[in-house]
Amino acid sequence: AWKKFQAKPFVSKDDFEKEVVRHVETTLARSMFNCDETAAYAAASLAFRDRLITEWNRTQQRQTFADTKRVYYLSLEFLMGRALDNAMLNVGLKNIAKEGLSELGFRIEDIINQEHDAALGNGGLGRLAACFLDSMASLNFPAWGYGLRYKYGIFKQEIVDGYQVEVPDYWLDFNPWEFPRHDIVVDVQFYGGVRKYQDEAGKNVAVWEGGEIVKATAYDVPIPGFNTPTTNNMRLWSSKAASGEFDFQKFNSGDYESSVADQQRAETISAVLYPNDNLDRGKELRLKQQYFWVAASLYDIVRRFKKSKRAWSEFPDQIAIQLNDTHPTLAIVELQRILIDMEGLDWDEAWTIVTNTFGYTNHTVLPEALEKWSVPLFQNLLPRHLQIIYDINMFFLQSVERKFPGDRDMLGRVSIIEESQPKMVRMAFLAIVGSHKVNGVAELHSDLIKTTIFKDFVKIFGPDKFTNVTNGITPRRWLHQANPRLSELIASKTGGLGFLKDLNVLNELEKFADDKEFKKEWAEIKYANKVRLAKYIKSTTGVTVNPAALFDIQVKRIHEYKRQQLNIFGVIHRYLTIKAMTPEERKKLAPRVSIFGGKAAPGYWMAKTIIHLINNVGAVVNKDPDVGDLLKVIFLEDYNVSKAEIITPASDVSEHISTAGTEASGTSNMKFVLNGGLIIGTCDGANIEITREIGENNIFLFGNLAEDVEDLRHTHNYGSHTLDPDLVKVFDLIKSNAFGDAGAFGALTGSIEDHGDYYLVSDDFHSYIQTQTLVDEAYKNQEEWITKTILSVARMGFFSSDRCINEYAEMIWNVEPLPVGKES
Ligand code: 26V
Repeated sequence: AWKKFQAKPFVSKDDFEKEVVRHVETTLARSMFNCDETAAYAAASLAFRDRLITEWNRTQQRQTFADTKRVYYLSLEFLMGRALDNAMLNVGLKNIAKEGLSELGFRIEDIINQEHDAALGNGGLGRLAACFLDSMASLNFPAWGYGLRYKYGIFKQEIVDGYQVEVPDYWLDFNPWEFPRHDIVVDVQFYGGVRKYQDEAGKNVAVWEGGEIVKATAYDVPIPGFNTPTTNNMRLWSSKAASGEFDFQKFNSGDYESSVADQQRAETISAVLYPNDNLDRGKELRLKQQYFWVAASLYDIVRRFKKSKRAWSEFPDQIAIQLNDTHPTLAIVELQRILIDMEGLDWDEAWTIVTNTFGYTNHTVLPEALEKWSVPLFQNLLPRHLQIIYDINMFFLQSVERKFPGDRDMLGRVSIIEESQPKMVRMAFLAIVGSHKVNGVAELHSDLIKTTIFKDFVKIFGPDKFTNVTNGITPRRWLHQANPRLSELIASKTGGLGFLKDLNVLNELEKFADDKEFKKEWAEIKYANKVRLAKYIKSTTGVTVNPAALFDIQVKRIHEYKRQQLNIFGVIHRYLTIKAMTPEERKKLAPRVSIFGGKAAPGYWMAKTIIHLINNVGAVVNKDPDVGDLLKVIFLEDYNVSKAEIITPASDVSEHISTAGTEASGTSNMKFVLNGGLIIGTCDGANIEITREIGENNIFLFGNLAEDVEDLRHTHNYGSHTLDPDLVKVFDLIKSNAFGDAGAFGALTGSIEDHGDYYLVSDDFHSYIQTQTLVDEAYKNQEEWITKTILSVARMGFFSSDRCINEYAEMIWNVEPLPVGKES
């Protein structure tokens, strides 16, 4: 009977407007007479949200009913960006919304811009998780994301006098995209102790008791697929004190402060995203976050499984759990604990289930990013888990001993427990031992982990346990949403929007690579995107840039290994060159705008120094009359997902110039090429595969290779280390206080001159400068340049995150899609 009352999603402009007005007048309790842009954003979002909810409920019912295998993607970061534009495009109703909003007196762009980014991530790893959610829904995979509902996402960056200043990002004042599930609450235990005894049957029993309980409340966010009714779920956990409010007992007895303190301590767990990327600091609160989120998620997953009344042995047939880096590795231990301590399975039976359930993705080889937790910290916070880890390690080392009898060195190297002072738990090793597949994120990276950090494990488990899944990006957000005009042009030549579902369709563009009319339109779109960015630059920095200049962009987290310092030293070199030119020579040079953006971890002093130098160089260069339009240096404040959507389509070249062997994959390289920009880059991460796909004529590669890095470093430290002469000139200019007090940059130049130049800035400098000159030359021939960009876009199909998800599904998860109509 109820079926006839089910909500019907709107499909027409009038119905959409009706919904907007209804939400303004009832949900928001405002009058249409004072409906401002904030209210219009809220109402439009609620209208789309209602639509998503209907499909979301149906999807969940369909998946439950079909009872097929599901994927759970565990990630401490989901860098989602904005949701409204994405929702409108994925359900295919942006035009209707545009017309409807316009009739109500609003421009859709202004409404979209009201939304605060959901910035629950640091960079590449978090954005990858967001692209994966989009692909899993678009491909109809039954898949959930599990994460933490941080009250504060990654900080907002302000630049004050050239320095980065961090401002908290409170994003939850109004968030129409989440649904609090006050009925889905999980108790999570911390601290306490373990009591062991033998029961009547002589079985060893361990009971974890005492300590404290924190409550995890679920918040659900619908994830719409593109052009499909499938709407998946992202479940984020929020922490609360077990007593709900503060402790009344304590309060009434006069202990006001500690009653509130308990509550605050619990809420602190999900309060803030750790802003480090690629640096492990081993803080207790971070371990608490990890266990809190893992325990709540597993409780939820296990509860759902138990409803099906299947045998435990079927668990891995029904459930695949992917670990996004080592951050959720405790899930392995937690599942083992649930199975042996709570469900009474014996160790081996449980361990088979556990290892068949988990897959682990590694995202970095940087040693300072590999997570380790001190044993005493573990012992205190999670005493039972530490025991289980010791048991896992014991069984593992026994198997190693059987395979390599008497190899004590090997045992020491691969032990999950590092015998240091204090002892440490090596999370990556635990993740490998507890998973059935381990993957890297680009070919070079996957090869490197097999031959360096995880070499011994390849010997122990065999090579098949290790695999590669090269990263990808969602073309929906990174082409269709960020670059609507380009998307429209492509659609007009390839027969509609099908390329957004099968990115290899882009191949069809090859035949237009020399088509005059097409090239003209292509170039016009790039120019328009550059005008848009130029306006944005003007409004945020006050600097006027010429949209006809070559836009050279490097936007990503600031890190020495990513080498923004190489870029800015190159800019200073260019400045010196321009200053030394005659007016005639200057006329021949292609004008350039060097654009930087990215956040430094708050405690990463060297990264902050690099930001400072970029800003100071800009301040000098941008007002030098000898330079004029020939060179402008811009630092864009607070780089984030929604800003990337403006920046990415506007590049002529983008820089992906990490020291070879350090950038696991990179994903912004893919975004830039997909939007018709070329790359200047090192032979690192996915740059290598991008080159293979688009052709080496269409990319500017330079620098030393990964295989030579070790020797070069050795020479720096134990042989002679002479700096590149052009780099010396750059340093001399810095030291002459040309960019403000040189003392501020002493540590930066010193790291290269005096401290071994670990990232090989000097070794690659000459090659970098030469290649930049090639870029200048190539850009002068616009006809060829445009052809290169068209061919590149045509060959980028491989880098869709859809391809990537299909590979995970087949090689690691063993799951099938469940589209509508395929339920039985
Ligand atoms: C690592 C750590 C280490 C421990 C403490 C805190 C913390 C927080 C975040 C991370 C993640 C850093 C790793 C990361 O983002 N890797 C990037 O992953 C991208 C997606 O696979 C890849 O494209 C980038 O090359 C890689 O740097």
